[in-house]
Amino acid sequence: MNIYQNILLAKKEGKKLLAVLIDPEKIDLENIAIFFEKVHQSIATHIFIGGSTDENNQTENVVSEIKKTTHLPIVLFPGDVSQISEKADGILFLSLLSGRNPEYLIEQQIKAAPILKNIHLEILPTGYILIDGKKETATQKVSNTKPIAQENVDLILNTALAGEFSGKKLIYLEAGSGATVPVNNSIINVVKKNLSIPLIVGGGIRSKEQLDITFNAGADIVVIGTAFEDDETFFEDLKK
Ligand code: 1GP
Repeated sequence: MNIYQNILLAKKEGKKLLAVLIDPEKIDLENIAIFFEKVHQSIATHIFIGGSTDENNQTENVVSEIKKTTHLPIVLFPGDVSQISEKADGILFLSLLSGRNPEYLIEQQIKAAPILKNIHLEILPTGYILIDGKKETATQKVSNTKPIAQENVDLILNTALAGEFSGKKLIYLEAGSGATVPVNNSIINVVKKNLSIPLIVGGGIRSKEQLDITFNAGADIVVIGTAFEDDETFFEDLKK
């Protein structure tokens, strides 16, 4: 089974998925083995790799090292076309649907197309929706777009639906890395009820309690990065 079929199966069976997000600019290559011992003892099911920027072009090295260490599926979550590595298993082929910057709606995707055509990454078309997490994030700065206010539930829902209707296979509600406020439960709830494709939620989730709240609200996949970067003992709370 490929990555997407596994996500669909988990959704059908009500099994929740947790993606550990690794930022190539922040991970210490020397620490990968120890970090992954903790990952493997936890309920994590996927590894996402990416960041808004990767100034030293570390993505390829980081993916190679992680590939040696884990059998969990490695999915690229790229900030731009430079962050593609054929050593990963799949790629979130993101369109920033909440923004109106053509560069992140279609230009980067056109640049990525000839690269992806020649390698064997599983492509996961993903509608990416930035929601205000009460902190200006790198994604906002780099993409030069504004997030949607959490109060604007109709716009968030309609953006997610437009994503599904235009063929995206996943919708990602993103409060931004290190968000002060994660995506509100009522938003997750409404989007989940109206969407038939799997829902990813991330940004600002820092505790087991918040993770459970997010799953219960309807997220099929939750993404956590900063909380693990700040304190690896967080994995202790997420043991299998
Ligand atoms: C960011 O959704 C991810 O793109 C994860 O956010 O780093 O706040 O966990 P955190």
